[in-house]
This record gives sequence, structure tokens and C-alpha cells, in this order.
Amino acid sequence: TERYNPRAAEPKWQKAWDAAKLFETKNEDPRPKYYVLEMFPYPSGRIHMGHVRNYTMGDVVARHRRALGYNVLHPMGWDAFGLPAENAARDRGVNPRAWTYQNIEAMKAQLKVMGLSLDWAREIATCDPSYYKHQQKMFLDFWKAGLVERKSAKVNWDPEDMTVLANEQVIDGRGWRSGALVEQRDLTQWFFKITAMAQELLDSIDTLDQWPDKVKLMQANWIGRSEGLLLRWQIDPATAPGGEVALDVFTTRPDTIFGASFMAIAADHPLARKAAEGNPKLAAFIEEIGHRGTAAADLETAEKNGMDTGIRVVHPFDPSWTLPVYVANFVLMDYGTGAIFGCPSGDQRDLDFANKYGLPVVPVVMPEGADAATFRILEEAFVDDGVMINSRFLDGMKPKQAFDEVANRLSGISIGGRPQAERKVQFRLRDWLISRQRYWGCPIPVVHCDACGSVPVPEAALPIELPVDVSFDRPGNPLDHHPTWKHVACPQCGKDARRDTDTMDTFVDSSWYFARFTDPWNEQAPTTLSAVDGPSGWLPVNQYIGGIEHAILHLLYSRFFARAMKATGHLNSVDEPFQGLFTQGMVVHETYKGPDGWVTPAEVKVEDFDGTRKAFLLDGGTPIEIGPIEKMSKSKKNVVDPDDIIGSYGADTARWFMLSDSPPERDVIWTEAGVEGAHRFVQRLWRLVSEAAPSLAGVAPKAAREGEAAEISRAAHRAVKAVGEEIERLGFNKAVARIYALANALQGPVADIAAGKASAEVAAAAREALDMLVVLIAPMMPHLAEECFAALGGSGLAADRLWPAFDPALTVDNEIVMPVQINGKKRGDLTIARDADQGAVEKAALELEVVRKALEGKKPRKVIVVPQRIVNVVV
Ligand code: ANZ
Ligand code: ZN
Repeated sequence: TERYNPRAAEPKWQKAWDAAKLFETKNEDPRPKYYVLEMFPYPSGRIHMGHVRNYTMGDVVARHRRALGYNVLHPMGWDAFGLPAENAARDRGVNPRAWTYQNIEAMKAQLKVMGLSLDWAREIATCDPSYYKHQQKMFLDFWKAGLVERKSAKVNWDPEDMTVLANEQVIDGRGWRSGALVEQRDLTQWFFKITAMAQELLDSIDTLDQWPDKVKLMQANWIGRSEGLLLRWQIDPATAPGGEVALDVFTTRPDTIFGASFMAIAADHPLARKAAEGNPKLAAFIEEIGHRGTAAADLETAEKNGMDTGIRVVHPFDPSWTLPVYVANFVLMDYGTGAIFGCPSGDQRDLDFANKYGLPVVPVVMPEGADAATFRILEEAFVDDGVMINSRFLDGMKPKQAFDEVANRLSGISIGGRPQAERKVQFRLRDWLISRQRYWGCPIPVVHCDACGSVPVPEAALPIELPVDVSFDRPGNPLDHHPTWKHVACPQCGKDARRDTDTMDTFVDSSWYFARFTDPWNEQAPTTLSAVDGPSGWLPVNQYIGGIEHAILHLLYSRFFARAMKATGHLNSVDEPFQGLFTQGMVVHETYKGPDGWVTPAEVKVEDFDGTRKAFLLDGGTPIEIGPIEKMSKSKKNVVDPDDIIGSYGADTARWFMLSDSPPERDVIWTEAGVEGAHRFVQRLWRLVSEAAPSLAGVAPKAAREGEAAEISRAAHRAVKAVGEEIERLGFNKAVARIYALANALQGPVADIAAGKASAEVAAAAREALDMLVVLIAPMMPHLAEECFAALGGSGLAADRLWPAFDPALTVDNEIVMPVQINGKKRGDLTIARDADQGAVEKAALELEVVRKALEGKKPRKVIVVPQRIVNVVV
């Protein structure tokens, strides 16, 4: 038979699907709905292997659900705003919009070649005014609903490029382009008040039973709920600058209060500023640490620095005990109160600080059973549970009890009109700063008027479109120095006013696109209430698939948006937008290092020398070092281009390999050998079908229950059951293994059929099995499935077939596999009836080829059978 030619077959079937509008989804279709979504791509210009893996998985789910009779929504779009378009504009003089749409076109063509069952009629690009118009409307609605706030916040300012930098653009405290020392500047900016929903966003994590635990934990940690005390420390009046009475701190460990040895406040704490007046050394110190980057990760590792302010506070339980107040770089202004009491024995940062500045270290908690007289803390703080020591009336208590004791004793005392201790819940979550001083983003629909303040743009004036004629030849925000764009009349009083020249964080764009897909045609509103959620709507997304890098911000922002949209009437009832979440592993590849640096896989041939793999340059044969297996990246040059693979092997091979090699949550190692193996299987399936097809043309499919033919039917029905179950739990590699097993089981019977040696029962059973096989492979290798379906005389399209039903009686597993050991080492497997008795197992084991070889005709010394578990033959 002829080889299967994907280059001819794949485009043919893609056209057939298009012509039949097979994947265009109708909202009013009465079948039960199923919404499967992969995280939409940034249009960088080309798809990479990570996309191929992600979209293949989503496509398998979508096609399988279709086959189960669902009305499936499987859309695709473009996360199209963002900095790379501006960089391209700046570096190469191209227009950001033109650059973006070119990339979209190129990537769309690539996705089409993959044969994905996507509804392209619903395609959206977030940079299109028809999309961001609605985003601007929602911004205004959120504002009205009290979910938006304008306040001052620090930004990274590059003084040379005169521009604001994202945290990722600050490298070792310097601007990524200019290399200039980055400053912290205060800017008035827009925030979404996500903190107002902190508790709700935390509690609701418990309802997400189809999310990975890992992601739920990351969400919870990001929200970061802490139960503690607001504790007031009286300031020694003799040392108080400007008559301050008390210093408030937030602590989760009031139990350690007798281990306190200093106070520390943030550089921008009001008390620090007061203390710096008339203290130039302190002022200089504050200035210096104020300039450092604000990333929390830096603070953990950065060297602890501080300076004594001269201020003293009085210990709440001992009026004769005073503690120094330091300004310290490890205290953040925007957490708690921006001030702490330091207990070096109970906190590593406090301990590092105390050791550096010679402050006392008093252990106050020790492990249960330790000796209080000798227990010391030197370099490592003790942060675990234990028993209180050196703490007067708290001694002997557990820290938890001591916490309550301190809270109770101090809550009755008042300092400056406020209780000395108040219970407080503190969240780590900050409000979402959405202002970006950038061009290529969604304009913030606000006009600033000297008379009226910040005025919303009237709805009728939306969208506020980005100007097209922008220049990137000078630093800063092009919207800001555009000659006319920002100059408008105030919508309220008509006087000269200015547009907000900031654009929205691109995370805003991706926080509701999944809702827009449910009716992207609605020009009047972001969503259509009958389509978006509720009894006739699509949300929540049943299965969302994407990278773990979005486990925190994107998912949290989307969860916030769902709630905010509900509050403003853009959603009916859904709080949690993603019912099922799956995060796939990465695609990794070997690296190759030549004399002149990294070399691409395409330039290398790898050969096997007695089990040792060696690599050579294809051109010239220079030996190359095989480096570690790493995530595909440009810097290591270990990138395989999907186009090359699909061009030489076809999309089905690429898809099959992506699914087959490792569990989907783990990394998959891309290897040439693996791809070739996948391709061989494509050809093998084709041979199987095309060999059998002529003889099976007039044969009606029929399951067999007895005899030789029943083996075929059992293999087929078991595969139907198992493949369906595995796809449902996203166990794609296991589904693949079941398909391999079915193909193996059909090999012999098909050869007999082709040779005209098979019985009518065998032919009928094989016919049914092959028909089933075609539908089973269709979600994974959709083009091959069509070709096979046609070869078997099917009418219509395989992609339109329903998932076969299996007969449970044929799937009952009456056989078990027992490992067979020889002298305690596993040498083989024995497949035998589950209820076989000891004698039968022993006899069958001794008949195994491996065992016979090992015995060399002699009698075994001993045969041990553990029923249904294992056989050990001692020779
Ligand atoms: C005294 C103490 C003793 C603390 C001890 C810890 C251990 P989480 O769990 O993250 O809420 N803290 C409070 N505000 C801070 C700020 N603005 N910048 C830096 N650190 C701050 O942590 C709460 C603890 O972090 C608080 O409890 C406080 O130190 C510190 F053995 O108070 B603790
Ligand atoms: Zn006005």
C-alpha cells in the first residue's frame, strides 16, 4: 500500500472542516455546553513548541467533547497589546499596530496548519478598538461601583530615558536600556481595588476542586492572609520628634514580646521623615535606601541595613525598659503599618539585623523538652512551635496561648485614645496598579480638568482610540508628547482639559477575554447576558489550559474581574470563571555546544557509539559537546521550530508526539528519535487500515463474545472505555498507550484478513474495532483519522462522528499481569486468568520462554506464587 502523505492529506481535511463550518459554534445550539480554552498567545510573530503542546491538549479535549455530543466552544484570540510592539517600533521603525497584525496573520496561519478545531469566527484581538471599547466601558462601570481608585504610588523611573520601567526592566537597580540608576518616583495612578475582595478571593479557592493544589496554594500565598495584632508602643516623650505619642506596629507574634530588642520603621514612614529633620546623616541614609528597587524578593536576600533614629519606645509590660527605633531597609511601608518590633530569636531577618548592629538576642520560644538554662540562638532564628521561656508571666505557655494572653492584657489599656492591642487581619495582596506610561495599550477613558478634576469620558464617546501617527524617536510615552491627542474639552464644563495619557496594564485585557468569546459580536456591551453565563450561557470555562507562569496574576485578576463584572451587571452569577484548570509542563530539548558556542539541533547529527551518544556538526563533522536538557530558548539555541517539524512529518506526528511521551503536567523532552517514532506509528496505523479496508468493504461491524474474534472485540471495547476515561482526566499519554495496545492487538487479525484467512466473525469484529480505532485517534491525529475513515468507506467526516459506545461486558478484566522473577530479579510478565489456581500459575510460569531458558531443562529448586501478585522461580 501507499505511504500516508500528510502533506497532501492535512490541507485537504482542513479545507473540508472549514467548508462544513464544523467548528463554528452556535450559542443557541440546544446540546449541553462545554467550554474549553487555552491561554491565548501574545502575537510575537511565530508559534513555539510550548504553543503546540498547549493547543494540542486543548484540541484533544475539544474534539473528544464534540464526539460526546456536546456543543463545544473552543475559541482563539490574541493578547495583542504590550511592550514588544513598542520596542519593534523604536528599534526598527515599524508601526506597532502593523507589526502586531502582521504577527497575528503569520501565527494564525501556523495554527491552522496544526489542524486545531477552533472557532475562528469568534477570533478577537485585544488591541482592536472593537474589543477595548468594552474594556473602557467596564473601567468606567467599575469606577462608578467604587472598585477603582486614583492614588499615588511609587514607580521605577529611568532618569536618562525619562520613562517608567516595569520591575522586570530594572536589572540590578539600573534601567535595562540606559543602564542608568533607577529612581523611585511618586506618580498618581489608577488602581483596581482587588484588596476589597481579598477575603472572598481566598475563601473561594476552596470551591476550585478541579484546579491543581499547587496553583491554589500559590493563589492563597499571594493573597497572604495573616492574623495578628496592631500593637501600640508608647514613645518616650524625651525622644519624640514633633510630639508623637505612639508607634503602631503590626505583628503576628505578640507572644515574642519579651524577646523584642529593637523597633524598625520603613524609610518612608512619617516618623522617619520627622526624625530626619535636623539629622542630616539620617536624612542621607533614608535617601539612599529609598532609591533601591522595591521588589520583595530583593528585600529577602539584600543585606540588612539600618540606622538608629534616636527615638526610644517603652516596653508595654515594663515601663523601665526602652527600645531603640531604627530606620531599616527590610521594612516595607505598604505592609501592616510600615513598622515592626524586632525579635531576633524568632525571626531570621531580625536576627541578621541584631547580629549586625550588636542588639540583644533573647530566646523566648524553645523546642519542647529543651533546657531553658542553656538554650541559645546564634545564627539561626527559632521559628517553630514550642514553649515560652524568658517571658515572665508567659513562661511555660505555648506561643498560641501567649499570643492570646498578650492580646487580652493589652486590649484594655489605652494609649492616645486607642487600645494598646487590637486584633487585625492583614493581607499581603495589594491593590492592582493598572496605569502604564506606555503607548501600546488600552487608553484609560478619563479626562483631567483643572476645574472638575478627573472626569469619565461619556459612554457615547467610546472607544477612545489610540492615535496612529505616533513617534518613538524620543524617550517617554508617545501619547504624552503627541501634538494633539491629549488636548480635549472637558466633558463636564467644556474648558480645555487633558486626556489621561496612561494605558492599562495588559493583564486587564486578558482578565475578561474568556467572557468576550461567548459573544464577540455584541457591539453594544462587553457581554450578552444570555450567552455569557447562567442557564443558557457558557461560563465558567469547563477546562482552561495554560502555563504555570500564569498561576498567580492572570488567574487572580480574572477571578477579580468576574466578581467586578457581576457587580456591574456584565455577568449574571458566576464568581469563578475557570471551573477546571490544567497547567502543562514545558517542552525541553538537549543543548549542543560547539567550539564557537551553542549550536541549533538542526545543525547537529547525533550518533550512538556502543551506547554512548556523540554529536557532530552536520557540516564538516566537528565534534560537539552534548549539553544538559533545558527549556527551549533562543539563548541556548535548542529551539525546534514547529514549522520544520510539521513541514517534514505533518501536524499529526507533532501532535501525537506531544501527547505521547510524558504525562502532560511534566516537561516533555523533544527528541528527533521520539518524533520519528511517532511518525512510524502514523504510518503503521495507515497500513493497518489500508490493508484491511479492501477485504472489509462489505463487512458489517459486529462484536464477538466468544472464541478468537472475542479477543479483538475485548481489546477494542476496553480501548474505547480507557481512552475516553483517560482523556477526561487529561491523561493523554495513557490514552496514547491504550491506542498503541489496540493497534498491536489488531495487527495479527488484519494480516489474516488481508490474506483471506480470517473467519467471518473475525472480520466483523475487526471491522468494528477499526471503526472504533478511527474515532479514538480522531482527537489526537484528526487528519489521519479522516483519511482512515474515508478508506474504510465512511461517509461524512470522522471529526463529526460520535464517540463509540462500549459494551461493559466486554471490558471486564478477567486477566491479570503477574511479574515473574528468577532468583528474585524480575525477568518477565505472566498474563493469566484472575482466578487461576496456584498450580495453573506455576505451570504457566514455567512455560514462559525466559524461565525455560534460565532452567536449561532442569527442574526449578523452588517456585513461590503469591496469588494475584508475583511469581518467583528459584533455579
Ligand atoms: C514581631 C515578630 C516576632 C514577628 C517574631 C515575626 C516573628 P506575615 O506572616 O508576612 O504577615 N512585619 C510586619 N510588617 C512588616 C513590614 N511592613 N515590613 C517587613 N516586615 C513586617 O509577617 C508578619 C510579621 O512580619 C510581623 O510579625 C512583623 O514581624 C513583620 F518572632 O512582629 B513580626
Ligand atoms: Zn471641567
